[in-house]
Amino acid sequence: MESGTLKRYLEREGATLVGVGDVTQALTGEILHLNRGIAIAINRSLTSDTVDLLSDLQRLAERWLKDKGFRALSIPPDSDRKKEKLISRLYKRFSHKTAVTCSGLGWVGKNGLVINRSFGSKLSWATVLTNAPLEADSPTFESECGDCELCVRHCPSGAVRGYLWSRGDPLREMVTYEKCRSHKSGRVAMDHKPNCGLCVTICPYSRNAGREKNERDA
Ligand code: B12
Repeated sequence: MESGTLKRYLEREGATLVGVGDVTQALTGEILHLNRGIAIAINRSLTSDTVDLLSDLQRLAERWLKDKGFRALSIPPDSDRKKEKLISRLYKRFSHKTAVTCSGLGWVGKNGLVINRSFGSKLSWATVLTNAPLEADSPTFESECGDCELCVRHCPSGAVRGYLWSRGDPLREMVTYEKCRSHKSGRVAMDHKPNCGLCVTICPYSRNAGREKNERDA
């Protein structure tokens, strides 16, 4: 089943990038049948407005799929902000980073975040899992961080470990979460949440954000 129509629909509704990945290898238990992951990105930091827009896009994708008789399950963009909801527990079952690498829209960078070639780590992500047999994009197998260590050297809490990711790796803590979390909590909040984001801005791919895509579209 071709996936271009759904991608174009979500892009018209405000998504910056949409990819479809075969996520079979990353599924366990009762979600095994939902083997396509739709990775949806918007080029904004993760404020509550961004979460709302991502959630709207997920709802549109779900409706599109369900109208065609398929199942769909949205993994919330940011479980912290949806704490009180049962669905917030789902993020532990499926990482957005997995949907992104499976759909070829980026790799897991040394900064522990997804890096997209055109936007770096400046995108916020959400995933919709489905059993629709959508045509899948080619996955990303390797990191393109190379020798760059800027995020490792500049992380103010020393949390970034600097692993070079590749698809066959076991799940691992790329960033020492407690160090990152405690540093963030001492900083000025953005949108009522502790914030830092140096690992986003220092990345050379983030600094060129959008340029490659804009040049291609021109
Ligand atoms: C918990 C959490 C945190 C914690 C822990 C940090 C972390 N890196 O995960 C804290 C509070 C510290 C944090 C901080 C930040 N976070 Co945060 N966070 C999350 C959250 C809610 C869950 C992540 C998680 O624990 N996943 C479970 C673990 C096991 O998996 P994982 O590490 O995410 O990914 C692994 C798999 O994907 C696997 N993998 C990759 N490809 C494949 C393919 C296959 C086949 C398989 C089997 C596996 C596999 O490799 C990864 C590494 O092992 C996600 C939202 C989400 N639902 O994903 C946002 C998220 C990761 N955070 C995000 C952001 C923006 C931030 C901050 C920049 C916020 C800020 N301004 O300070 C910082 C950056 C810190 C950093 N460098 O990581 C964004 C990242 C966007 C991006 N471009 O990658 C996310 C995706 C939210 C979103 N909706 O966009 N965060």
